[in-house]
Amino acid sequence: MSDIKHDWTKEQILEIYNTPMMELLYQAATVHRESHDPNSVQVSTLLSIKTGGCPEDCGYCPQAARYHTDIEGNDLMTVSHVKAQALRAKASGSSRVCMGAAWRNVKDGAEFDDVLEMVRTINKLDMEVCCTLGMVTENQAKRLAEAGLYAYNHNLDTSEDYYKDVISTRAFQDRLDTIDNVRKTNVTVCSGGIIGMGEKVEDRAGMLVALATLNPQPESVPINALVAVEGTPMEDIEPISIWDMVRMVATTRIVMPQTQVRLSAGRTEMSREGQAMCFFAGANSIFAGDKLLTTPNPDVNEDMEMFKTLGLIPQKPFVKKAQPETVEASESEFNALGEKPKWSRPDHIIERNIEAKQKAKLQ
Ligand code: SAM
Ligand code: DTB
Ligand code: SF4
Repeated sequence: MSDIKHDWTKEQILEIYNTPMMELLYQAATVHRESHDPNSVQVSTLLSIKTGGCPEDCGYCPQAARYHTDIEGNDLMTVSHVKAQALRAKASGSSRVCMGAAWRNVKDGAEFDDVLEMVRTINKLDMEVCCTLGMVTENQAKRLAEAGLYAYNHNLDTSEDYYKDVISTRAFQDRLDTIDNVRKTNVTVCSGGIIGMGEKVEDRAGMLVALATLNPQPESVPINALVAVEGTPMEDIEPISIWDMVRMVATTRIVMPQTQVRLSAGRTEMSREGQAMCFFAGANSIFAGDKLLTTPNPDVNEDMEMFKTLGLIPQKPFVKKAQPETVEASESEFNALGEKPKWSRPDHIIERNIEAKQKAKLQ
């Protein structure tokens, strides 16, 4: 990755973002072709292994316990249920399973041990395994790596500046520290964010600076469009235009040429033509399956029809990096340390988060 530029500035990224559309598309498509097969798109399936009841106050998230949303909460899934879902995902053409838990951070104990077993089980199905479990310590990241984890997802979500208007229960630095812990292992990093949360274009560029200046850059970057869920502090935010998505994808592609750029939440609002433009601009991954974590996603058959129309081919697993080995629990080098990590809790006031919480109390 030696020829990758790591010293991007906000001004440089803004200039790319604001390039006239036809020129931007051409530049992004050119960069895309230098490192990727433009007809190959990686397909991931999300699995919410523990849903709702989260203690955090993320202003976009339907799983935060403090807001009143319609989602159905669930305790941690069993390993056998996860295996059955992974087999279904594999049969429908998916190469990766991404398991999400509505946790602030990982805690050592029986539930984490179960998650490690889920990782082992899916890796043995020869699929790429990704987890998104909140903040992790170095020891926890090492245990995930040893179980055969391929990727860890931990989004920066927005710029450091705007982060303070979205979440008060942790700080941007905690996210960077977790990514750093994952980087101490062979697990690849998946980190991106959400657009359409009322941020400025400068914040989108700020988030891309934070991601593109990481060395190495994340192996994958999900770009989500906010799904405005009733009951969350962001319920009334108007959807972004497809042009914002195309610009964001193209800019991400140009500043992180070797990264897998994932078209993530928000695809139900996008036409096929809009998505085609995103693929042309350098998106080369999607989440498939009729559900994201708690909100709807396009039907798998519709996606496969779209692939056929566009001549796109689902990427096979482990083409970017070899399959990790799985070490059985009984052979493990690492023990649970029962750490009490000092993740921060700034607890500053975010008016819209407080209003949504108060509204929930009246329900
Ligand atoms: N609790 C863990 C954490 O926050 O890192 C993992 C699960 S969390 C739901 C994973 C990501 O989902 C968030 O970082 C955010 O980018 C995305 N997300 C959550 N709610 C969303 C929404 N309403 N619209 C778009 N993306 C959303
Ligand atoms: C990511 O960036 N997007 C996915 C995945 N990583 C975990 C999650 C999207 C969630 C959208 C809201 C929901 O379905 O709850
Ligand atoms: Fe919890 Fe993650 Fe949702 Fe934030 S984004 S409320 S940490 S599940």
